[in-house]
Amino acid sequence: MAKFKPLVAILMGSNSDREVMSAASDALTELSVAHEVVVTSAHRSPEQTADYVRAAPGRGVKVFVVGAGRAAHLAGAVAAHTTLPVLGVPLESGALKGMDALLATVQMPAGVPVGTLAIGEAGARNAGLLAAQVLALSDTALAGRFKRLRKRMTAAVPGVVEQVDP
Ligand code: RP5
Repeated sequence: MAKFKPLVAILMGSNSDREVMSAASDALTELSVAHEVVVTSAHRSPEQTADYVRAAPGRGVKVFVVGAGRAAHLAGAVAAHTTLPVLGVPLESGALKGMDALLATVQMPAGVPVGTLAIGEAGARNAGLLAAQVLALSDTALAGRFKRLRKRMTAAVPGVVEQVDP
């Protein structure tokens, strides 16, 4: 069997992030983009995180999607070890409802960008979609699939749903 080559790496800080981050994976699956999902932590497994990120381009990875909650340093830590684009998803976890993760993810110092999406599931789906859009810049077939997905979304918006003439 040919070696698996993920184009997108979806990283998250904890197993407890997997359910929400599955929205990123689902978006990429809908667009037929090969990806892999990795649980690794900026704080609990910093060496494993750095090793994974450094090896990823050699395995075919072109974009990172990174979700974390609380003191969400994972996206920034990934960005510190790569020049590939990093999309960060702040996750709701604990007392501050994701505001902590949003600020930690979005407030990167100049020079090491993390493109930060919305808190939670919408952010995770959009990160998956945005990763696909980046790849679609050099993949016309994927660009076509993306346009068709967008058309299906638009077609599902019902327009007038009620008219009342009492
Ligand atoms: C972060 O802390 C993780 O990304 C997760 O969102 C949060 C809580 O992790 P657990 O205590 O559930 O492992 O590092």
